[in-house]
Amino acid sequence: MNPTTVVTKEIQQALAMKKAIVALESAVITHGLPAPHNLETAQAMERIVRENGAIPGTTALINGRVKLGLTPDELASIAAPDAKTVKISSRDFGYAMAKQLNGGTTVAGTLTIAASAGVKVFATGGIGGVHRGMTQDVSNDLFTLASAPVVVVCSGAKAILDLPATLETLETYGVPVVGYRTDELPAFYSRSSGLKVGITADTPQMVAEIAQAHWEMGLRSGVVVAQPIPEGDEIPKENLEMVIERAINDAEAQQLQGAALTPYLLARVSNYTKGASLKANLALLRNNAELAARIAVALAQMSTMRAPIT
Ligand code: PSU
Ligand code: MN
Repeated sequence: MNPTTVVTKEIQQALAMKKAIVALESAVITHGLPAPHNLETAQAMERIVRENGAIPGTTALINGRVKLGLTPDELASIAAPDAKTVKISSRDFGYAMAKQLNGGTTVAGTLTIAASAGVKVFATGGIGGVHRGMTQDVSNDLFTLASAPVVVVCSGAKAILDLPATLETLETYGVPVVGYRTDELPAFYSRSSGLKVGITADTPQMVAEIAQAHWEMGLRSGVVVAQPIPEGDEIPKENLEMVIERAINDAEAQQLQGAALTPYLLARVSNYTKGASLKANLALLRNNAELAARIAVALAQMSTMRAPIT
């Protein structure tokens, strides 16, 4: 275990006893969702993970300390509307630690912490990916997925991205993308994207077996599990495309780039959809927390039955 990460007692014990643990990110709390939805959803995700038999470990930086598992006060402090937080992807750790900053960890940041602690499952909304247009903006999430042996439960990549290019990049990095009860990559707010993923699993057990076999091969990448948003909560793709294009135009007009781009686009889409996209985002996050917990339980059961990987 990485000695700089502060791990709660509960998670330390769970790691030692090989119990089911689900890592949860915090960039979605600090940069992805507006208050008070951010804190409510973070708390709900932790509760749902517990209700489904696993222990939640939200990751974040608190005063420059890397945390796996937050106290209720720490969670509330980074979610506060006036909280000063930075967005922590892989490259941001050193700076934020040295400057004793508070930070919300992205998928890449959370994967870094989870992999170093030996946590095998992580729930989020959507992974980052390749941005649209002739851009060099490819999320560090994809690169980090290439070397973090963690199951990432998500609803695909955000619809604001170039989804075909994102899938191709995952293929280049050797990251399997498993459709959960679907053969298509979900498009975050919508259940389908028209893009086939090639691997489908219908049960948490099957996901656990795929991931375990992948790692037993000596492969060290993550496994993306893409679960469509629940039917009642989805926004049909046709209704979204124009809104996304408007949001991207707005961003271009403001010459927005880099880490600020994703949060800006999500907020614009939420504005233009009068909050419907926000409601969808909250629903899929909860749903992914549940599936992640069930996969973590299945993996934990398998690891007590099989010899550990050496
Ligand atoms: N999905 C959401 N909301 C978010 C994000 C994803 O529904 O806020 C965050 C995740 O933390 C993801 C990050 O890792 O956006 C990607 O940002 P970038 O494109 O700058 O790498
Ligand atoms: Mn980016």
